[in-house]
Amino acid sequence: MKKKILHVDLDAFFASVEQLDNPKLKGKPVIVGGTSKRGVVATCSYEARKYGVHSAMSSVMAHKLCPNGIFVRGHMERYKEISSQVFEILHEVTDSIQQMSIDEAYLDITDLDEDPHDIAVWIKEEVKNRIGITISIGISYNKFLAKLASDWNKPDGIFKITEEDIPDILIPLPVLKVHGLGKKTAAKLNNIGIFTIGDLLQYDIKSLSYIFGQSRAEEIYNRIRGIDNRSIKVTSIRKSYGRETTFSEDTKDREYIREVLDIYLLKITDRLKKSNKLAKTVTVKIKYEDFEQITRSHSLTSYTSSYDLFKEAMDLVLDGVELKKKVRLAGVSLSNISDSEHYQMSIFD
Ligand code: TTP
Ligand code: MG
Repeated sequence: MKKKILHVDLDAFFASVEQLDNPKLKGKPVIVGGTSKRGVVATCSYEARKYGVHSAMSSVMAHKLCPNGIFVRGHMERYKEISSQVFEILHEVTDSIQQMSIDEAYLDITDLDEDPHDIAVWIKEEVKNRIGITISIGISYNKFLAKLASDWNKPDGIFKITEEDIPDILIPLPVLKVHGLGKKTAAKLNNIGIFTIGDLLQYDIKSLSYIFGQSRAEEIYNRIRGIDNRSIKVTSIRKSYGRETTFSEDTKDREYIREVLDIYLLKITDRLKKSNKLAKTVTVKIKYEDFEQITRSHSLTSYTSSYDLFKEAMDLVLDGVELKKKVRLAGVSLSNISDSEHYQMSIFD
């Protein structure tokens, strides 16, 4: 069966966070890094990219190309914080996540029933609404094509590559787009008149092995035909299972909030069971209309994945939440996670 893979990548990540934290920078050519004369650009906003500025460019060059660019120093701790918020959202979709960098990951959603496009739209909306930045998502049946797709409509893009799109979509692409081919190799290929994947497709594995060496030739031969069998190696471990939502209208209606959280609890206990995990603590998160945020937790005496037990605990927690102000966001999460098998073993111990 064909896999369903998403590749997600935040747009102009460091620059977007700077614009989020300082609204005066919105819509402006923001250049992160390169604040000293000998510095290098970490990234820049899409407004600055119009001038030709890009990552790893010297700040002198960036200043020449974009004299009205606003240079800002980076805030690594803040980027890490936002990154982990994004990964929390991704974990609401699946635990099959391979994190590739601070702002990029593959998700294997083969086992999910929902349509991949709907899942991608959901992720984009949640990242936008909860955090306030944009993410681009590629949908396909392997890693190479999903990554290609996420780059297709950047920023704020969504693009799907299906089997029928191959080879038409690949033929005109420059060789640099082949995952695994670096700039040096691309330049070498250009020197011998190979510019596009279409040009490369003319060669058999033997000829490719003269160019790339035997070990890589087969991989590249397959990849330019849209074949890539690399699986997702799970790297991102989740510490909690949760779900939250911003209501379309702020509300004080406790029973309405309870109903929404009830549906979420059912979903997350279901996910807990499917991943063979148990949890101990249930937490309700409430954000009021004035953005004040509270969390209230209750821990059970033992690990479980039982919806009924958590429902009882969640109802108690929710009863204790004050509703003097309207609520704009509510969420529920389960934490203190343990592997079922591990827990069974320790009981027998
Ligand atoms: P990228 O995802 O490569 O770039 P980006 O998110 O800024 O832009 P895009 O919309 O094209 O995805 O890298 C993520 C972050 O990593 C980026 O915001 C800054 C940092 N970074 C560097 O510090 N130096 C670099 O050379 C690159 C490529 C990235
Ligand atoms: Mg990015």
